[in-house]
Amino acid sequence: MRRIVPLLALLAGIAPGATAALAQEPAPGATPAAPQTYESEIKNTKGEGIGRLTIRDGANSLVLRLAISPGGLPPGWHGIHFHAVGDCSDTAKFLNSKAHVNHDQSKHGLLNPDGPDEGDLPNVYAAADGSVNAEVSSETPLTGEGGLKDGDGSALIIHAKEDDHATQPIGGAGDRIACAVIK
Ligand SMILES: [Cu+2]
Ligand SMILES: [Zn+2]
Repeated sequence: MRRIVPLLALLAGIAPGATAALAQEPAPGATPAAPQTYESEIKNTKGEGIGRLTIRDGANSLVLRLAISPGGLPPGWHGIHFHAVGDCSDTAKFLNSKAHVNHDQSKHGLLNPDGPDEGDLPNVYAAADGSVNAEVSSETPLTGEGGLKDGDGSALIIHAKEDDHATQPIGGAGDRIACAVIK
């Protein structure tokens, strides 16, 4: 769970020293701490670069952006997930990336009452020319406990079909057709 309750702020709110604590809040309009960033090339099943994955990880949420060039993917919806190992070297099937990131035996699926696992993400849509420009968020962190950049890294996998967000183990998303290492 990443939603860390700002306990000190809560205590300060009911404590006599509240004014002093509040004085240390950033001024309105102040810029918060910069997010951690990470960039990686997305490769297809021929090992060719088709675009870039950019991750920004803030205090409470991670935001990833996909920028895939025209011709990069078959048009239509595609499931995307964080897989457990940062290895995209077996380009034919990308099986080295293993299963979804899942540290607590959750079921797969953003719409599954027993889910989601930590690898689950919304689908993205490739335009008629095969390009994608999408941004989605996740509570899975980039670093630290349960982070994507753990010992063996992680991979962003793009599947041939859309994820129904409920069926085990991957929502019927089919083959793995693109991969980006997160390490
Ligand atoms: Cu997957
Ligand atoms: Zn999953």
